[in-house]
Amino acid sequence: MTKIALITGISGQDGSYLTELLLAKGYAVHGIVRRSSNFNTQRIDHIYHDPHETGPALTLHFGDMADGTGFRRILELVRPDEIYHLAAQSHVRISFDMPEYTADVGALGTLRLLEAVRDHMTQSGRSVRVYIAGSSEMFGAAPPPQNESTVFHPRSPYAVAKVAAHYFAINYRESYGHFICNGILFNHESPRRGETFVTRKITRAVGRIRAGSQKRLALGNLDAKRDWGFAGDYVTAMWLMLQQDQPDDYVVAMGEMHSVRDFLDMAFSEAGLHWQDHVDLDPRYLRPAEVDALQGDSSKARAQLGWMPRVSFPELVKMMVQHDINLAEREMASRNFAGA
Ligand code: NAP
Ligand code: F7E
Repeated sequence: MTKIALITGISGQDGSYLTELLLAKGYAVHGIVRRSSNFNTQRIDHIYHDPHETGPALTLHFGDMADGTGFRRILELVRPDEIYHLAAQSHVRISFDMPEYTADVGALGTLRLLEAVRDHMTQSGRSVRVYIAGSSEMFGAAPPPQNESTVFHPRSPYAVAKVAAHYFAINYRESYGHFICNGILFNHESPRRGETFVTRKITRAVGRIRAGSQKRLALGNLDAKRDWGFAGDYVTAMWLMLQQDQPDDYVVAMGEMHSVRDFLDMAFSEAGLHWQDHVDLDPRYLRPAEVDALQGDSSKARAQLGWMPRVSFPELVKMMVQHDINLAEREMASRNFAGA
């Protein structure tokens, strides 16, 4: 029997890698996308085929986690075996500008989903497994290394919303016996990372500075330390969690800590540049409360799930820089052509 997966946040970085993984495993994949006045499916366009021309291995539905009724309708239609709940306003600094919306989508959106799944299971007698996208931001000010036993100390509206979603999930697991897993994932990046997150902001700038289309790069706190891994590796952990006999919560991380300054050093050096020649500090990018240091201890995921990252930190930086050098060169070539 073909397994059916439903992914919220399918158009995001993780959604795109997870879709590739599940399709390769033979799943029928359904994803929820938001209505937007511009196309917002660039990350999955290479996988999506017009269902009029080919079989629908990947099916998209319009929806929004602020709209519980719409989600219920999609759930009844799709009848998934597994749900991967990735949708969120995921930018930490922007969550200080939009706290109410961030909490509505991140915390209440998760509750809407859990309630819909609860009713669906009761009414249909079906069993649905659910993955909830938690974050190392929930640890916030708790000193590193952080693992599943570390007490949360969230430092942003985004992180508080994720903590609420985490406990909603545990409460539904304990109250109704649902198969729900919380993944506590540390920062994971890729050439598909949104361009306002610090790693991609840096590698995009490296590419453009090298191509001559950008001169300066404005950044905030260079001392913050993160545990950065490759997104393609982290979606495998999501899938593994839902294949276990029992639901549980897992930290997924590389176990290394690097500062933003370290990332700058490596990324600019990869392109033969010196970041000191190009970077300006701009207080606009500082946060009202910062998370200083995150380093995950993922021994549990490695021992129980057999999860292992394949891409090292230096390989990740190189992959992103090389991608963005090529992208900036293509942008310059098309700009020159347009002006020819
Ligand atoms: P992302 O690239 O920002 O993608 C977020 C996805 O959520 C996008 O598809 C976005 O749609 C969708 N979305 C946003 N608001 C929505 C709403 N109101 N209703 C429905 N969909 C909505 O994030 P990501 O890096 O893939 O991360 C996936 C999940 O893991 C998120 O929940 C994030 O908070 C969490 N997480 C990420 C990391 C990391 O380092 N990447 C680490 C820990 C946890 P649009 O494309 O239309 O914006
Ligand atoms: O910031 C510092 C900033 O925005 C990393 C999300 O995926 O991972 C992500 O959250 C660090 C912070 O990621 C700039 O102050 C300096 O200390 O790339 P970021 P994040 O806040 O760690 C977690 C795990 C998630 O769950 C989130 O969804 O870099 N920093 N200068 C900067 N950050 C940004 N964005 N822009 C700067 O100019």
